[in-house]
Amino acid sequence: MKTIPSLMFIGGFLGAGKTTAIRALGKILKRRGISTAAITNDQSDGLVDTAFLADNGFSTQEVAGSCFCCNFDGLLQAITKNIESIHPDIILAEPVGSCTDLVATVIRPMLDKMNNKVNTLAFSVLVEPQRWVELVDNYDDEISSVKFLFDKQLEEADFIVITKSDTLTMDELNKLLKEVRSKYPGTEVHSISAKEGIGLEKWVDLIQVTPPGEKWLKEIDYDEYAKAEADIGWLNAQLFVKFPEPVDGNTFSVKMVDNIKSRVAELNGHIGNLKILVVGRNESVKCGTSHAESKPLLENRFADSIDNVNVTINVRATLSPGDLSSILSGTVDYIKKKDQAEASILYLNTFRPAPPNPTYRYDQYD
Ligand SMILES: Nc1nc2c(ncn2[C@@H]2O[C@H](COP(=O)(O)OP(=O)(O)OP(=O)(O)O)[C@@H](O)[C@H]2O)c(=O)[nH]1
Ligand SMILES: [Mg+2]
Repeated sequence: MKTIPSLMFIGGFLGAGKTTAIRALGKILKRRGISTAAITNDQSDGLVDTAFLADNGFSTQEVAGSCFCCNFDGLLQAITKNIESIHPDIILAEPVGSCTDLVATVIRPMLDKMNNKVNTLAFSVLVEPQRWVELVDNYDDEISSVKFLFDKQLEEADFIVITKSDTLTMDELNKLLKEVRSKYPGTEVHSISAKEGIGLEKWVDLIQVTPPGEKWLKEIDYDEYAKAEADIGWLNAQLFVKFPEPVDGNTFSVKMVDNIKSRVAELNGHIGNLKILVVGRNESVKCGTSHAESKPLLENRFADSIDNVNVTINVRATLSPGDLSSILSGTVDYIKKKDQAEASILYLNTFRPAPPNPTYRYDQYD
């Protein structure tokens, strides 16, 4: 008989690489004979991450409509469904990238209430090197809300994971590790490249021996937190695109992300994450970028041309919902013109997150 599953929360700012890491961990653990399931989370439905993980063979449950902390019961239901459906050894759960105070509102309540159902592991907070440079080394206080969320996330981490190590030289990586360790001296710091499959096994091994939930935020101003989250606008949308003749789906995906990205920049928006999932007849690709300066990256590639596709689009950027809607209309017009394609918006939801109102908050020593 199986023992209770472990529950590993993988947090970190928008675009830090959480979903990519979950997919990579799933593959590595499978090779060790360890089964995994995933839980995704968003303030709204229409999530690229859920579809992407499901397309990659994950048993995935989604908590949509509010974050884990504000819908603790939804999180419990997702855990139960995962356990009932595939009895995984490890459940990998990804909280919303703009959320913080997760240790007091999710990890510690989980340790207290669900101890007999899941073994909650130490809380990992993922950090993208480019975001560290932007928010720590070259910080410009125009994006103080983003900085507030990022700093709070790191303050409560049991375990800090530098992601995308493949984008750094060895010297750059060592310098960054040193800097992070000196800023967060009591926290385990490790680096991975989910793309190259580096550092993942060590992360899983270290996480098992790191005590969970020790560094909950002793101070957080919820008004400031609400304001910081609401500075970021969200767009979740779905399009149907039909081309007059088959086109290269990889080029289409990259151009579409580039087009949205340049429209965000024209409006002086700051990208948290921008990602699309393009689903053709038998294949799908994810394409995205988490910075204006970076080229869109493709995960998976279309082997064949595409003739009609469904595209799920998620944009998180420091722009108003109205601006995000007009960006999408502009990109739809661009697709219609450029490829003489038919393009229709099947679903659109733009909003700013509502103020966080956690189900529980454990802020005392037990
Ligand atoms: N070079 C490189 N890129 C990566 C790696 N991991 C993730 N990325 C890219 O970083 C971007 C963001 O990755 P995601 O996994 O979607 O990040 P996330 O933290 O789940 O983002 P949100 O759910 O939107 O908060 C994508 O374009 C990925 O392709 C990595 O190890 N190396
Ligand atoms: Mg994600």
